[in-house]
Parts: sequence; structure tokens; C-alpha cells
Amino acid sequence: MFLGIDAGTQSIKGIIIDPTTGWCSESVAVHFGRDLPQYGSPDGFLPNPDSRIRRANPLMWLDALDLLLARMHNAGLPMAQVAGISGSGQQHGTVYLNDQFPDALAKLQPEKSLGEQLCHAFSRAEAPIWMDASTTAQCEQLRTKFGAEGVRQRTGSDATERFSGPQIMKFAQDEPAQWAETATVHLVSSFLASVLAGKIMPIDYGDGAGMNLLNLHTLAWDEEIAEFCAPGLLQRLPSCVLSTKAPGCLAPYFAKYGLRTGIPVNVWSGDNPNSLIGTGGALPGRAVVSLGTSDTYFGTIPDLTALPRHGHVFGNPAGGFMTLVCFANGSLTREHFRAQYGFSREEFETAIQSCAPGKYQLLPWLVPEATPPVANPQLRANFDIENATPGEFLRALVESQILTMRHHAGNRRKPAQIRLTGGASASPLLRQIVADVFQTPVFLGDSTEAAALGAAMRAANVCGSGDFESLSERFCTTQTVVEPNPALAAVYDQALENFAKLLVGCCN
Ligand code: XUL
Repeated sequence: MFLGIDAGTQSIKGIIIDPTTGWCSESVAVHFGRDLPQYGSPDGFLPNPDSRIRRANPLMWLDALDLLLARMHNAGLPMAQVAGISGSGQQHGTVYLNDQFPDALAKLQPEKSLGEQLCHAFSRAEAPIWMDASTTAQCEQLRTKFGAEGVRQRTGSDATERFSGPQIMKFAQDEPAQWAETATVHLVSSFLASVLAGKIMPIDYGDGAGMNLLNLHTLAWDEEIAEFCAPGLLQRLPSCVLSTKAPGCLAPYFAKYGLRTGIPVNVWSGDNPNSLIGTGGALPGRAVVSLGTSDTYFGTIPDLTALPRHGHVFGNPAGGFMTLVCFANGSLTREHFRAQYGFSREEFETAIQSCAPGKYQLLPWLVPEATPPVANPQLRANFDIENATPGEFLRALVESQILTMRHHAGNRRKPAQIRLTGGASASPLLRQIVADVFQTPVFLGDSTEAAALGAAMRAANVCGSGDFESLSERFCTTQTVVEPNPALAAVYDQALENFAKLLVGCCN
């Protein structure tokens, strides 16, 4: 059996799978806000009056790991049968350790908690997480030095506020004395993997590519960019390896939770690369659409010849690369306009269904958009918004949200199937619109824990219990398949052209 741990923004979760029988446990969770109120982080980060600053206390993550494993053990899950562990971390966040960290890890005693024993090993008390956007100046410095296109060509992403390189740069600039005390910078993923293994663990290409520091062409840290970000950064980064390595063995400390000492610990990865595996989206020709707070589109890419203009390239844990494009105007924007018309969810769908598909398009930007980057949101439409019926407006909105996804998908090859996930995938109408706009069958996953499941599948794979294809067949099951309506293919091809015309002159 294999344990997958998902260390997310608001909670940490664990599941156990058995690849022989296809059994998958219920997920067990520790919610940072509810279960660890002493950290004053109701949403998983420390409240800050400056909304660009988003940091978390890494001791909270250590307490949460102890609590999660205790809960799984107490729930009677088959901990003793676990033969390998992997994990998933919220991407981009950085943890700063001093030179005591390796020794403290090697000496972990089961009588004390992780937090009690590791609290002296941090050179920075707070870890900036992916929601932090305070590094605009550092991103600009990177672009000035290497060119926006240069950073993108080398690292797979434009210099991006939440990414680790600009974050480390800001810390080294603002707190040089603490930077001097820093011996190792970890990602959330490699930090927790190190704790499990009782030694410093590498970063995988999946999560490493979300740092603006990994050169995707050499698969090594980009020495020039690293040195420009912070003096001595290269010596402070763990090595970067393929996601299919298990360079660690479980530390004796964790025997108190019924786990066997010495079982393989796979290098962890980011939540998106893990979700690619856990939705079954890693197989060639598939893409994943996640309709959540923000909407995301991700999938494998065959090579690095066609980098998406506004998206990111991460390592695909199953080999090669994946792209991820993030659209900030997702569910919150849908919900805003539904509320504006005073519609229930049912009325919202009925209104949309009463109108013809593909007729009108608009730029669906209510809040600043990530893809394409738009700081001052606007609603530009190719119809008269004032005189449109609610159904016409709402249909234009949801169709345009999917059209922008298709437009920015980067890899223009049509995926053979789309794996749909996220809260709004519960809507049959949205499922059908995704299928029709992409003219691709949409598969709705049965599991709601894609990242933890992906991590457990990666542990199984690295321990020789199945290739990703057979593990996907076993665990990424789907009861619901939505076929596209071929009669709408030409309608949405035309709509896509209309949408592209609206974009001209609206963004850089
Ligand atoms: C991706 C991103 C988020 C985090 C947290 O670039 O910032 O999806 O990984 O989930």
C-alpha cells in the first residue's frame, strides 16, 4: 500500500491506496485554521494588512504533519502495510533553514514533536506562500537583466511574483543578515519530504520549475539567474531530480504512527503536477480543466518548442513537461454575475440554456487577470451589454471563460480528452460547454482528492507497483463522460476567432 500526503494552502490531507485491489482509503485531513487555531491562520496564512504579503508559519505545517499521521493511525488505517510514501505541496512557497537543520533531522526523537525539535533550524520564521505578490520590483529586476523573453525561455515562465526566485531575492535584499544565516532554501514539498526522510531531500523537476530558477533545457539550476537573485543561492538549493526518484527512507521517528522505518520516500512534487497524475491527465493527449476559485488548464506537452505565452511550464512527474495556465476570473466572476441578476444556480443555468450558443463574446475580466496579464480589468464585448438579456450576457460570459482557455492553451493540438475537476465541474451545463467549445469529450473524475491520489500513485510507481498508465486506469476512474455536440464545432471555431479579435489591443 502507498501513502500520499497533500500539503495544501488550507489543510494537509492523506490517503492510502492499494494498487493490487484498487482500494483507496477515505482521505483524512487536518485543517490549519480549525485544527491548529494557535497559529492564527484561519485560511492557512498569517493575516497581513498588506494583501500582497502572504506568509505562513512553517511550524504549523510540522504540527499538522504530526497530527495528520496520528489521526490516520488512530482511524485504524493500515499504516504498517504502507510500502512507500510521496507527497504534494502547494507550489512556489519557500522555507529558509539554518545549518542546524541536517543535524536536527538526523536526531529526531519520537518522544517529542517535530516542531519542538526543529524550531531552532529556521533562519526565517515565516515562509512566503504562492499567494504572495510582494515581489513586483524583483520581477522587474530579473526582466531588466535577462529580458522577459530570456527568463521565459530559460525557466518556462516570465518572472512571476509568487515564484520562488523573486521571493528569495526579496528576502536576501531586505534581510541580508538572515540570508547570511540561511544554509538551505526548500520548497514546501522538499521541506516536508526532508522531514519524513530525516535528511535533506532534493526538489523534483515538477515543483522546481515553479521557481524561475530551473533551466528547463539543461534541467539544472540556472547559475546566472540564481546568482543574480541572491549571492550564494546556488549553494543553498537542494539538488533537482526527476520526479521518479526515491532518494529517502522513512526516519525512525515516524514508527510511532505505525509506519515502518526505512520504507522508500519518493521526492515530493507540487500540487499541480500531482493533480495531473491524480486526475489521469498525465497520459498523452489529455488535458485537465479545473474550474475553481480561479480556472486552470493544464496538460502534458511533447517538448519545449511551443511555450505558452502567458502560462508556466512545470515538470510532468510521469516524464517530460506540463503546461499550466491560470485564469484569475473563474468561479468568483461567475458567482458575482449570477448574484447580480439575483439568480439561483438553477435559474443561472436555465437563463443560459434559453440562448443560442456561440453568438456573443466578451472579455470575462471582473478582477485583475493573470492570463493574459491585465492589471485594470474591463468588460469589453462584441454586443451591447446594456440591452442584452441576462441569458445572453451569462452565456457570453461562461463561453468566453472557456474560449479564453482554448485560446491560451498554448499546445494547440486538440486534446483527445479533457479531465474535468474543481468545484464548478458539478454543473452539467458547464461540463457540456467545456466539451462543446473544445470539441473534446469531457471526463469527470470520481475522486475529489486529485493531489493526494496523485502522490500515492507516484509512491506506487516509484516502488514498482505499476506504470502510470495502469495506475491511472485503476484509480482515475470516471462515471461521467460528456460528449461534444459536433454540430457546434464550426460555431465555436468562429466564436474563438471573434474572441481573439476582442483581445487585440486589450493586453500586452
Ligand atoms: C500554481 C499556483 C497554485 C499553487 C497552490 O502556479 O500558484 O496552484 O500551486 O495550489
